[in-house]
Amino acid sequence: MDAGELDLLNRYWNAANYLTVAQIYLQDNALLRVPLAAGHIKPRLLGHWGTSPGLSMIYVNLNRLIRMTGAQVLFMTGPGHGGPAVVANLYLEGTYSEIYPEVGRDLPGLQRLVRQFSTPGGIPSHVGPATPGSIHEGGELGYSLAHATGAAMDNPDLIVACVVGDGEAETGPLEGAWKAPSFLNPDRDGAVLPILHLNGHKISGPTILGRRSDSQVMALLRAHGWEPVMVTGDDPALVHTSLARALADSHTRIIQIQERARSHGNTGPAPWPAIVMRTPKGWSGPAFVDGVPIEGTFRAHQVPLGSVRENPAHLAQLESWLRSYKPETLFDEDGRLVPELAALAPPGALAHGRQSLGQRRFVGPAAAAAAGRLCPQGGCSGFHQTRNHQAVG
Ligand SMILES: Cc1ncc(C[n+]2csc(CCOP(=O)(O)OP(=O)(O)O)c2C)c(N)n1
Ligand SMILES: [Mg+2]
Repeated sequence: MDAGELDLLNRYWNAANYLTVAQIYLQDNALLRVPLAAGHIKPRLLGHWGTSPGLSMIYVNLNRLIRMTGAQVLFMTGPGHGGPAVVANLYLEGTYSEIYPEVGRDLPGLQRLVRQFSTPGGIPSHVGPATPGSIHEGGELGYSLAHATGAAMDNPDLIVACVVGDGEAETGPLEGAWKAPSFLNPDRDGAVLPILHLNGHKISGPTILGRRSDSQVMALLRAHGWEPVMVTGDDPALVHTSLARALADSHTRIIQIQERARSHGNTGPAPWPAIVMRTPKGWSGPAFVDGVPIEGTFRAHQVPLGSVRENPAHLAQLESWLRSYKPETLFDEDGRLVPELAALAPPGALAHGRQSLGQRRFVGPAAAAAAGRLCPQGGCSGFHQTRNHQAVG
């Protein structure tokens, strides 16, 4: 990635972060066209900042992978409480406005986008059924990797990029779902690319994997059949660069595994790539509030500045936080994302918000028979049995 592309990618990330913070806090003055005042702040603040910058870092780099390779990628968000980040990215890529035309790509639309979030009559704070491209409810942690695996089965061209929170990784269902490589058949299933997000914290304390060394975390994943790479840092430029490389390498590896299995038959569970991303919770947000550390701690989890309406110092801190993303360089006079950033969204049907299972090609028994992939064992005519025999038996 050259310096120019890196700068664009980082500005796009800034736009996603800006819209995330704006959704959590603002009911008016969405692009800070006038100085921020208490009346612009929502009366009740509810949303999750901490996970959001990491989700957006992954999202924008997946956009790049999709643009470069034409890969079909479904984005699965384990930390679905990061709803404002996912909605921000859907809005930036244009798919949100296609599905919700009243939230248009202009100043009134952007104003509505921020106002509706976590507001009565608006949208929930978590990823849910109404979130374009999402097939995974964000309320109960633990099921993302199992859902990602299910989504990949019988979808040979699909890559499900699944962000797993390090707190989520402490749940029983997620702990079990690491066994997915034993069940994914590279011949006929798509791929799951787990991205374990070690931001070090859950709601109110540190996480177990966040306190483990890189080699311990990698050993855990390797034992389950993944081949992980680490992406670590708090310098956005360095993380963009190493995440982009990790995603490109993972994609190459997935294609290699699939091509080998599809030309030579299934040779057993493959060491699928996985990414472990160690970045700060609440990255790019306030480092301290009232002298207390926020960025990189569990205190960044939800709303880092809690009394903005009542406390002028918090209001000023929120304004400088929002302005740190330089919204005037990201959106034009009419409130539209500037063209050089809009060009970074994946084209056509490949954008995340247009991915849904309804568009997928399922391989049912008829298609499997036509492709010569029916189970060689007697008495087995369905594709579920076929997979069981191939992958497990
Ligand atoms: C099964 C379950 N238990 C508890 C919660 C409450 N909860 C919401 S967010 C969160 C912390 C999640 O931490 P992590 O997975 O590390 O995500 P992060 O916000 O750090 O990215 C918890 C415990 C939940 N949503 N689901
Ligand atoms: Mg965490």
